[in-house]
Amino acid sequence: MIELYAAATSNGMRAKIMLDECGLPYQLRLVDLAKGEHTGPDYLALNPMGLIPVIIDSDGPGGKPLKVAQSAAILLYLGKKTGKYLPANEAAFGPFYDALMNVATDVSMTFSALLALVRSPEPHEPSQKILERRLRHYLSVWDERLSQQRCCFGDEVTIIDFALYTVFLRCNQLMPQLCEGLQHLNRWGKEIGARPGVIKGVNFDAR
Ligand SMILES: N[C@@H](CCC(=O)N[C@@H](CS)C(=O)NCC(=O)O)C(=O)O
Repeated sequence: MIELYAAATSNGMRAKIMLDECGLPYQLRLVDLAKGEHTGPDYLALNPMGLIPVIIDSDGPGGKPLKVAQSAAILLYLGKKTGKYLPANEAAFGPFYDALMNVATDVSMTFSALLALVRSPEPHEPSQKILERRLRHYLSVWDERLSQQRCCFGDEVTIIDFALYTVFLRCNQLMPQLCEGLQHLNRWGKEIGARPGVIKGVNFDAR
């Protein structure tokens, strides 16, 4: 059994989508970020960084329990565990990691920083504009890629689709102007968002 510590944020959704897509049994342990549960001693003992998501797999490698934090690491770990949503061809891993890390670091981090600024009681417009331009540029590059291929890494769904989808979803909900006019990204977003595993994965209410 896998325990998932998460909240309904872009990074939390990534881990939950992967568990639901893979059909793995898991127990969701909701972490209330608004109440600061992630900063309490119990949670910090689990992840000293005070960040969600975290999984604990009681049946890790060699049958031993294993803890994994970092949403992209969780995607890779569960991909290896199940043999799902990773490229079949080992030679593809260089460009695959390149694209995954772009989403997990550049796209995600820019989105998170921008969201923090937008929600800040002391907004700083010039910084906000820089991050908006940067995020729009990254999304435009993905739009161009998605004009050539069905999914983020060729025509098959991979963990990169789950990683990018949660940022796309939250961005579309909170700052829709940044996704406007990116027709291929929006076409792809509709397709990924219609998958039963993804619909279940982004839902933190039905338990
Ligand atoms: N690089 C980490 C980022 C995790 C992260 O930023 N999680 C956010 C929610 S999306 C969080 O725990 N925020 C709590 C806080 O910053 O206080 C990952 O991909 O898992």
